[in-house]
Amino acid sequence: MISYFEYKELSRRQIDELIIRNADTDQKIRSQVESIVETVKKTGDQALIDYAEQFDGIELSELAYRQGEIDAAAMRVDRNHARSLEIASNNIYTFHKTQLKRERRTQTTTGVTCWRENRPIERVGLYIPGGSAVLPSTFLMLGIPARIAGSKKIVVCTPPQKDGRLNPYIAYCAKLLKIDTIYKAGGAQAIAAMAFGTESIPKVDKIFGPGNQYVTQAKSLVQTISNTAIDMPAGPSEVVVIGDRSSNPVFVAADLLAQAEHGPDSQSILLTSDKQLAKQVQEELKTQLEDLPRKEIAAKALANSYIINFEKEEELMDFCNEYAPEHLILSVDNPESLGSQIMNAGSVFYGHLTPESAGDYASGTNHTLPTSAYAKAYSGVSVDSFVKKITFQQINEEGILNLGPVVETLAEIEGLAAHKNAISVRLRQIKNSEDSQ
Ligand code: HSO
Ligand code: ZN
Repeated sequence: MISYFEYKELSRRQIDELIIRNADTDQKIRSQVESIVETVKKTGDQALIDYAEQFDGIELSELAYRQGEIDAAAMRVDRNHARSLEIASNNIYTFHKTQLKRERRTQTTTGVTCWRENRPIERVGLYIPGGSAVLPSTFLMLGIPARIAGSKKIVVCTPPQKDGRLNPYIAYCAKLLKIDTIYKAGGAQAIAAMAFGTESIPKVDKIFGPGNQYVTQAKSLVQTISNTAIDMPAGPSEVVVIGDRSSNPVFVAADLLAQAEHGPDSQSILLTSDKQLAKQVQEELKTQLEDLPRKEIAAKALANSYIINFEKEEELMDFCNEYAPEHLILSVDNPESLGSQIMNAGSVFYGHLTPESAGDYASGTNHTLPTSAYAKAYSGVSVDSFVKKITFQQINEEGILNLGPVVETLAEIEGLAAHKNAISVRLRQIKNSEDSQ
């Protein structure tokens, strides 16, 4: 079951150990991933077919589901399920649409204008996991910002299912996203295929999406050995709930369990200023766990999770910012007063009626978020993740007369005569044409 600590009894070392997660990468996984990536790079489609047999237990004659199969699978989704996917999709669209902003042009010096323009990343690869849980919601979370950004080619890979059929919900999302091909590739081999390209699967410029340790390792490997970028380093999912006397222990336990059911390595943490809440949540966890279909997974995750009771709010917030959680739920009456003290978090949920599940599926925010304290430096996936921002500038005669001498001086300081000359020839020409008038 979940561990309990009093903050004031913890040593600095214990605190550091509680904050750190999955620091050591499994060497065995790494060398396996290296060999898979090499093999896919060398033998392309054949490697994907062989790995599908070895890892997914299926003999593939075709590496893609095409339009006809996608249409047929999508037909198997009943009206009510379809409606929920549509509402989620609309909300995600509405929220992400606000992220595309045109920036103003600025005159830094009279006659010198600078600005930035967005251009979509042209070819993007989306990895949709299909292991212990198939996640159509992830397809929407990646596909919608890609569409809003305007990416031309959206390549989608998902592990082939044992029965060879496409998951109907994935198919329905493909229809919503107007995607007509889905590749049957999973794990490290799918990542390698999108990074290098195979006979069937096009090479992409950036790969997105969560996955197990093999997928994660493969993403960080291809980022260094190919010119393909990745969205962010990904680790197991995690949540921090902040609670106090106003918290509802039933809600808090439910939120901790929603995180715990993701995987045995997930982490669910409660930081509280109320000892009583800690006790009640521990009881509730036991009760609610019993009814969960994935209770074995959730129990393992809870064994790797903890509750800490704090006497000072400042210490609680310092701990939380050091932990830098992927998800942060403020299960308190007055979330705003804590909100301003948050420095590091992937996504924040305000108040008793805002569970993480809402953001995981349908409120509109993205659920592809930085884990393992990467929230200190990374943001979650958004339209920005699918865009490059290119700077432009234009200088007119007045501008070069104003700024030219400054650049000449700086070039002199750095001893770069050719740089200085690129200015001087222009200033001279302007002077000559003025003299001849
Ligand atoms: N909590 C996961 C996202 C997810 N939850 C998908 C359910 N389905 C990572 O943010
Ligand atoms: Zn979730």
